[in-house]
Amino acid sequence: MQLDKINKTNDIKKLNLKEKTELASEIREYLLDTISKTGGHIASNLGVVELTIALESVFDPKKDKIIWDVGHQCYTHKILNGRKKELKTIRQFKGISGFPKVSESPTDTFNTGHSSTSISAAAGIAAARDLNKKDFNVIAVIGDGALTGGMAMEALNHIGSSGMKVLVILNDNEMSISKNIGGINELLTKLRVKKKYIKSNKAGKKIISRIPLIGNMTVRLVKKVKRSIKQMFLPGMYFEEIGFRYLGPVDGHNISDMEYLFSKAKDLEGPTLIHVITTKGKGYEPAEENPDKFHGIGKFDVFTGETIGTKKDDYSKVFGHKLTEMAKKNKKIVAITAAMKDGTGLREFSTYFPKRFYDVGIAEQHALTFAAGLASQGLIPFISIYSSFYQRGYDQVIHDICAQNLPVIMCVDRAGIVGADGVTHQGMFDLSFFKLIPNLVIMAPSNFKDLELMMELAPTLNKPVVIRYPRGGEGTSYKPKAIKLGKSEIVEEGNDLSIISIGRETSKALDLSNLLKQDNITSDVINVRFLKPLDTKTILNSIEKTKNIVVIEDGTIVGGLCSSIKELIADNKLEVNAKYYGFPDKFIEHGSIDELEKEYKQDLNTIYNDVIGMIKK
Ligand SMILES: Cc1ncc(C[n+]2csc(CCOP(=O)(O)OP(=O)(O)O)c2C)c(N)n1
Repeated sequence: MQLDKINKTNDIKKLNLKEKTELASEIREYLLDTISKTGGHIASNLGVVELTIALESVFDPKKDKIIWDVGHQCYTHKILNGRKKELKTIRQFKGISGFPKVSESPTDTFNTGHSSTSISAAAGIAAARDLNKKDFNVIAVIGDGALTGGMAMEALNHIGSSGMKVLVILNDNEMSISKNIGGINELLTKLRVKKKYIKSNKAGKKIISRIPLIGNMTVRLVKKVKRSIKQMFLPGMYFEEIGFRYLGPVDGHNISDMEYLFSKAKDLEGPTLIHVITTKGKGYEPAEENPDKFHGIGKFDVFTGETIGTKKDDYSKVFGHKLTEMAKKNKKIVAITAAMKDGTGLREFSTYFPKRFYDVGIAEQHALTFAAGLASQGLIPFISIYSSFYQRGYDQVIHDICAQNLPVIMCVDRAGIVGADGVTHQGMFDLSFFKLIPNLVIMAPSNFKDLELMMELAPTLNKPVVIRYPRGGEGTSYKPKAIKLGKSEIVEEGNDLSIISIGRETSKALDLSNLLKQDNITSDVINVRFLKPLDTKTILNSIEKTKNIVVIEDGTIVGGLCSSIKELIADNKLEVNAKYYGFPDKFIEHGSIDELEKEYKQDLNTIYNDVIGMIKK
């Protein structure tokens, strides 16, 4: 087994080409065997096995700085850099991360998770290298999907004119999560037509081989080489025009062709972009045929390609279905996603209303201002973005939507703990960062029906609205009451305790109330529904009655519901026993909801014991 020879960084360099080809097959098998049991980004990883092998054969991950954009495709890199065995723990509580992590290995140069950051980070690292007069290569590996993100374009623009030595490797598999879209994708399509060139054009190889291996090249020679390459790969003109040397396209499953080009690029000064063509899901038929399904997947059966476990309804699906039904009755409703058609549940809408559906690519900032534009013309845009990706569009929410009081309905999917994706993807901050924006109505449903009621209410408000809901399904459910702006809902009534909860935590509040009944403690369970405007009257009435409160939210404890209730209590100078539950002021690593709630002491059991202690004091 070649894989047995791979134990630490740079072991790959001891293998010859034949052995590396064997290694690629072994890694694919290992990835499939492991990730089918843990879940993960299998299709993207299968696509970059040879690319990673070639890259780390030519460059030195100990010295050179390789930045993986998004980072979801870094599994082969982890295998090649000392984490072969640990791969079995990937994305699990206390296990290794599914993304690059500097804390795991110095060969993970820069933490990623959100798209389109790699070229900017590379630029910063290269600029620091030059200022510090150091000598190493800086390489950003970015997918064609991630290249549609504004930051990537901003960074190319900067690097192109600065002339700094940065290598951008464009991993082009024609896919974002779904099919890649937009003008950049069309440009790449034109370039892909040249695919055969690098393999078959011997003359071309000869021209490239004239690039000297080491030492400074004279300007004349650079120009000559540039011209020759330009002639060979004319369609790369776009990148050339903005200041990059464009090489490729090269077959991303041919190790020797890639090694050849990478080692030549290593000796070129200035910004270079190598266009590598890969197949997403390479070598595993179900993933090659359905790369979107296998982009990020839970446990699956390797033989059938079927996911394991029954698929229950989730908030995204309920959202997508309800929106489709609403749009059948209201022609003004349009839907927007930033490259997450499936994840946000908008596929159904997109099939019914292709002309009223917009996938704008990985472009959250644009998506939000685009929605503002639509709203300014009387349309009713529902935009769905994951909680952590709203962080990208914060100024757009403030400046373009809320400051103009435009009725954009911002659906915040994956709010709260998301699980295996970890730190970068946890929806921890949205309640807090949305709360301080004027004009904004913030709602969070406690179950599917509550979500539907909020979706119906939102277009009637004629204001910017946030509706935030978690990943996955509903917990303990009940039939919600009719909804009214700024009114909370008393789900249960009692005398001893006020349990004040938001969103999915209302399910836990109900479970808590039921548990406490065994101890003859009865509770008001208040589903606040609106973080803003907060129903202070109902909440104050309840607190004054019980004098004991528990507040539960599923985001950071800083600045969200707990903060609002603390302020309410202070402003009204109330004397109460209070317990507050939210995630601490920390970045929360990967793990299941159950594991993380236990870790941070906000699982049902802990809260129950705390309450018993508080009330029986
Ligand atoms: C800012 C941001 N928006 C959305 C995502 C979700 N996301 C993760 S990977 C991905 C597609 C990336 O496509 P590409 O760069 O081509 O990589 P591939 O998986 O095809 O190799 C998306 C949209 C993200 N990580 N970051």
